[in-house]
Amino acid sequence: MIADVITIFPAMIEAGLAEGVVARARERGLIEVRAWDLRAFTDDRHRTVDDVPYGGGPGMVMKPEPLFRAVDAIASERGAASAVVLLTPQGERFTQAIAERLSRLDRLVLICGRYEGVDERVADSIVTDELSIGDYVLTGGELPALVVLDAVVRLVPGVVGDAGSVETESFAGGLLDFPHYTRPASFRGRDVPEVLLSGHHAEIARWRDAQRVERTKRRRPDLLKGSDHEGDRDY
Ligand code: 4FV
Repeated sequence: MIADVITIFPAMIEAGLAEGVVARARERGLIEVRAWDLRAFTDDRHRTVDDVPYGGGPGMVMKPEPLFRAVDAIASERGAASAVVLLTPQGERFTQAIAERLSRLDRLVLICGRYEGVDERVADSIVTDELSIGDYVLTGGELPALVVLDAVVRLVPGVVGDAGSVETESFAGGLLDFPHYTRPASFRGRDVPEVLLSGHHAEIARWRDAQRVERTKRRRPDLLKGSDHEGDRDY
């Protein structure tokens, strides 16, 4: 997978990818991520990327020209992108299912907004997906881009050592994850559930499945809508 991130703060993207699983995946060539400085696609000596909003109002809006030039330059250097993602609060809520879909693509372009937002003609023409990481307003799209990249890259085959841990985790199968425990078996008077110490794998699997349903019912009943657990009697 190749991901290109368009931003006025490329160092923020580099910093967010410099540690852990994603950094190792880059080193191992499993993925390639490049941050492109949007100001490199301006044509004035002030390297202007924003301007006042038509119709008035507070703040500034990101100009269309530098963004179009950046996407065109990436396409001419690397070939057409499989998806051009604009991170925006107006976008579709980002989910594990969307992460799985994007992880199967070989070329991603991510556009990071700043200021009040991006000229709408960008979304209307060169953007394939508008994604939001949540109903709150951030100062920029860089952190959302890093969230999306992290969730997508870890699904790329070979990136996460034990693929098993990707299959059985939160939202796999639409349920929250079961509780995890490690040594010591007793800590500050709190004991690890007996079943997990039993070595009885079928019992442990049943307990974990039950925990996933029970926790999802209690914490995120919205996730059960339409699932075959929706009508389950309370545990
Ligand atoms: C955001 C979000 C977000 C809005 C104005 C950047 C900011 C500024 N992006 N999910 N929530 N973006 O708040 O994706 O341009």
